[in-house]
Amino acid sequence: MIDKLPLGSDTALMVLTGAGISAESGIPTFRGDGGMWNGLPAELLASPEGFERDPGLVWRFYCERRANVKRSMPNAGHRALAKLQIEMGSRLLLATQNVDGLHFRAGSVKVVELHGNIFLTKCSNPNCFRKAVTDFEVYPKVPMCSECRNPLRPGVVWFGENLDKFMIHRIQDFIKDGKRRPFVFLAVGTQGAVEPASMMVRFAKAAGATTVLVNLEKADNEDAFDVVYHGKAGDILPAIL
Ligand code: BJW
Repeated sequence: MIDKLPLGSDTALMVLTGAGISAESGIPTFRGDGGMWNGLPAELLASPEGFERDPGLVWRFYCERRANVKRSMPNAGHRALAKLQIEMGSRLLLATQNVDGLHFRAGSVKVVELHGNIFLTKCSNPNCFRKAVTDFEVYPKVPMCSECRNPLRPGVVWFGENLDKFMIHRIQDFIKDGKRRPFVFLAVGTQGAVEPASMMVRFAKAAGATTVLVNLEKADNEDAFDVVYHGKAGDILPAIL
């Protein structure tokens, strides 16, 4: 049985999405059936150590994904959230771990991209003054920085790297505000295996939120949710929102 989310006129809603919401757009998830890329673990392809070991392999991974994301379209799940943002305005905070930009393409205007964006490129040398730039290029070999001659890298957040502190503050403030009004936390298509995103449900719960999960399979942090729907985001989101 599927119930609508309890969204009154003063309710705040925080939504956290993960790879599963884009699966129905043809973008592979990281974990679970199929794995993301030739069965190689995310830690090997999405870490500074992995990049240092084999930047060519890491760029092939990201360029294949760039090409795939360019071909992909937002699905019913992305669209349902975009429509809800129009209705709820600033009472809805949409945060995503995805780097594919599909929430923006579905019409969501304010999206906190916790792990960056696949169409950003920056220098791998932290001391270089070259800024991150929007970049849709699919490179045949590792691109090099024109300023310092070090390899360029995708502008995403890898394991062991810190998330943008302004984004984290924005989420902390929104959750803190949840104590003053009815508050719902909704996670969609995420395994709950990667911190700090996987911890957000626990902070929201501590602030009094009703916590809801929509995920195809059992998530690692499922115990923190009051209501769980196992199924496809594209089927369930339009029904509960
Ligand atoms: C559907 C569906 C459908 C399918 N409908 N559902 C020990 C050692 C070292 C570090 C750590 C450690 N312990 C903890 C850490 C910290 C680490 C971490 O959490 N590691 C764990 C693996 C243990 N985290 C970090 O390092 C983070 N930074 C940090 O904590 O800074 C402080 C710090 C610094 C230094 C040391 C320690 C701490 C940064 C994490 C960055 C993660 N980056 C990636 C790559 C981003 C770029 C890219 O896209 O390439 O982010 S990894 C990858 O996982 C990606 C994802 O955003 C993220 C989460 O994955 P997600 O979205 O949950 O996807 P899946 O595939 O796991 O799940 C999909 C789900 O959807 C499945 O459950 C399906 O069932 C479901 N699904 N189809 C609905 N149609």
